[in-house]
Amino acid sequence: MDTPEQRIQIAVQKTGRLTDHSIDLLERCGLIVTKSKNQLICYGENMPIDLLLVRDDDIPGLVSEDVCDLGIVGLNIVEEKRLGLLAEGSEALFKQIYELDFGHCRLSLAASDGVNYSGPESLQNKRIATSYVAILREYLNKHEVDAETVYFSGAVEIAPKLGRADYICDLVSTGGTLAANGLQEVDVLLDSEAVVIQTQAPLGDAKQALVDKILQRLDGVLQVRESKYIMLHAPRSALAEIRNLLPGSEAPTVMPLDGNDDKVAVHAVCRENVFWETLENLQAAGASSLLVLPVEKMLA
Ligand code: PRT
Ligand code: ZN
Repeated sequence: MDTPEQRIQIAVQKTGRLTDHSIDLLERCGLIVTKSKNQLICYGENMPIDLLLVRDDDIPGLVSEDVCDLGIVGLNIVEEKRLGLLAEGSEALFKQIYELDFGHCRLSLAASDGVNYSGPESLQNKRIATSYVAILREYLNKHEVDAETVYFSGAVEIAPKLGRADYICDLVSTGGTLAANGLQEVDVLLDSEAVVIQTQAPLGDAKQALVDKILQRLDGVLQVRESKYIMLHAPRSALAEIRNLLPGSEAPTVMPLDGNDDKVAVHAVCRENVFWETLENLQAAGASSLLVLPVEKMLA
């Protein structure tokens, strides 16, 4: 086995909303790891890459302190850490390098139903409960509003009911939790999703080459997620219209059909989902023998 210095350590959430997606994504990049969520480290069996399973809040720090080379974590946690360090006069030693298109949520301000919110000035002299003190502070400073932040480590949404705060600033995804607690979303501070962060410490050529390879594979995996391979027959005369109907496709391959000069076969990778309506429109334009296939892997 390679020495720890030659292996890449990726910090991943141990148990939570990002865990399965993060590990699944790395597996789809070709990584095979020893599976045991109860241990701290999952060792890569076929690549010199190990996963460190930790609490999401610890991931930016582990990457910043160069304990891990990469981390997969919500942008909300990354921004909170970065702004928290800035407020203390230091700097985060990680860079955000990739958006992963899962773990989508937003950090929002919410107030009890019926509260009249007319912009950040409505927060003047109010109390706001949050776990995201640094992001909230920056927002208040930006809008030159004076408000009291009340720190809650969890269950922020009950703060107004307890009389501890006038507003809350918390993550929202469907909005169900806010609604269940009689709260309404009034402003969005940050749109978040899972991202990859990398330490700013130099990795050395071999490690950097491996990181680049993983990122290229991630790119391929993310691109194929919505992509479909579409095959159809089309009258030559309808080719221009049919090309226009193919969603998000680059130049399709057009091939003659044996013994039929009027029709051609068209094959295209569509980088968006292909819906029934699209197929029906293609058919109405003269296409026939339509076939839509999932794309397994893609390398640009
Ligand atoms: O133990 P550990 O510290 O690792 O986990 P955790 O409990 O802090 O985090 P976890 O697993 O709950 O969330 C991990 C990450 O998922 C977050 O940092 C976000 O980047 C992302 N994410 C996406 C969310 C949500 N959606 C989300 N809805 N994180 C939390 N929520 C919570 C929110 O705090 C609120 O309580 O879900 C509730 C709201 O959801 P809706 O759907 O009712 O609006
Ligand atoms: Zn956490």
